[in-house]
Amino acid sequence: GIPFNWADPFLLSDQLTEEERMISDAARAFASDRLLPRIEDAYLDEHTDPEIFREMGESGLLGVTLPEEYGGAGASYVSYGLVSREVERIDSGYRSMMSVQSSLVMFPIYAYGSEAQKQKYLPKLSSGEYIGCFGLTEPDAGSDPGGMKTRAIKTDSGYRLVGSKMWISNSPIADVFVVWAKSEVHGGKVRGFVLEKGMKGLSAPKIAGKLSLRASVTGEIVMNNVEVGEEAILPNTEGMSGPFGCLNRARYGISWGVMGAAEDCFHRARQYGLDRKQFDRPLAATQLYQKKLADMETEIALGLQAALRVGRLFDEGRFAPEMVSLIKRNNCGKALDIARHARDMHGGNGIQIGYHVMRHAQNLETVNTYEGTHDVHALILGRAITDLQAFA
Ligand code: TGC
Ligand code: FAD
Repeated sequence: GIPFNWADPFLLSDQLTEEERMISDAARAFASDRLLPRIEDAYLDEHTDPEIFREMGESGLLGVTLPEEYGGAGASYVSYGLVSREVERIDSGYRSMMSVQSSLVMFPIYAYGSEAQKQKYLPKLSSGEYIGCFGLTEPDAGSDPGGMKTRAIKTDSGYRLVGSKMWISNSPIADVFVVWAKSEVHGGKVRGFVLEKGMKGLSAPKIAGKLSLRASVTGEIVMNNVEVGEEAILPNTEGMSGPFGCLNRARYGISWGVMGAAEDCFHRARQYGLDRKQFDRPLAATQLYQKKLADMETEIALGLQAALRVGRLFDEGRFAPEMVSLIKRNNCGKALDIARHARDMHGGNGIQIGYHVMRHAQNLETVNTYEGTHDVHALILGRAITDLQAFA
């Protein structure tokens, strides 16, 4: 046998390529040098620093799976997952900023856009000069985005967009808006449009007062007769498979990301238990404390291994969306549970910003809800298992 490494129980790092290890190390260094020093104030002040996009861009963390000609790194989906894990080790909000930009804005422009759209937007999104957002959810269409009301009405020179989107990450600071609307001339099917800040009739008010994901700004997108030309429509997608194609990638990244947040909670709870004494011995010398640490380590090891497996299948072009539902649902639920336990294991200190665990727990409430709630992913799996859909 070999000595057991509690911090990497299944030797995950052995299963990565040299390039993947380098990308992961670079992301970890970036996260601890640039993100960790900012997070406490950002969270308390509910402040999102747009400069973070530029810094992520400089460090090559935006759109890593895209080809180099468009500013990507031509890297694997496993690499993208590793970046998510490292960024979310600091904060789920920072990972949100990165994953919306990469999977929900750059990916659809790359996969469904015209050559002109790719040239115009991708290099600047990859450098972080442009900030992007993705508008699918509406006030009355969350888990059921197919029920959206936003409309694209044909005009002589293009389209007129009418409607509003709700809970949109990055929207108040965005330059580029990928929005989804039902288009009457396309039989009412959903089409994607790329809008730009400053267009007449377009606004993106901030949603204030969030108790979760406070370092990542969230807003509405209000489209009050926004007129766009033909060049704004994404030509190569029609129907809900367009937005879902983006969600598959973002959800996959989240399944790695939340394990990063869970690892941070696990490591902090372990250290706290070793340092803190009650009843004349370290908390970590009690059976209950050790059982909690063992449960955390187990779920993290299994969750990371599952995310790695799905990442490899992604890279081989052999993934099914249900695989992503399985790991998004399980890893988010497990990470939330781990963060709540870590909060408890820190006692009173656990509610303090400086101990980090309650911030993770609060963030993971959102992550368990967005990109398909825990229960919606159960229903996606239930449908695949039984061939009976139970949504409606
Ligand atoms: P359904 O009848 O199942 O499918 C309609 C069409 O879509 C296709 N499709 C998919 N294609 C690719 N990948 C997938 N995962 C797909 N799922 C469905 C399907 O083949 C069909 O295509 P076609 O051509 O035959 O029309 O659709 P439904 O309306 O019954 O869907 C039900 C359900 C629950 C699965 C779906 O609506 C759902 O996933 N709801 C959850 C909504 C959600 O995830 N919203 C996320 C908003 S974005 C966000 O939260 C960003 S947070 C970002 C951050 O900060 O990190
Ligand atoms: P609802 O759909 O109203 O769900 C409420 C509850 O009902 C949940 O528990 C759900 O599981 C349950 N439920 C719903 N349907 C069923 C059913 N058929 N059977 C059983 N239970 C059901 N969206 C974007 O488009 N872009 C973004 O960038 C984005 N960023 C976000 C950032 C934040 C901070 C948050 C909070 C959300 C964000 N979202 C974004 C929206 C997110 O995707 C939705 O909140 C999510 O899909 C759930 O929709 P809802 O909030 O309308 O909840």
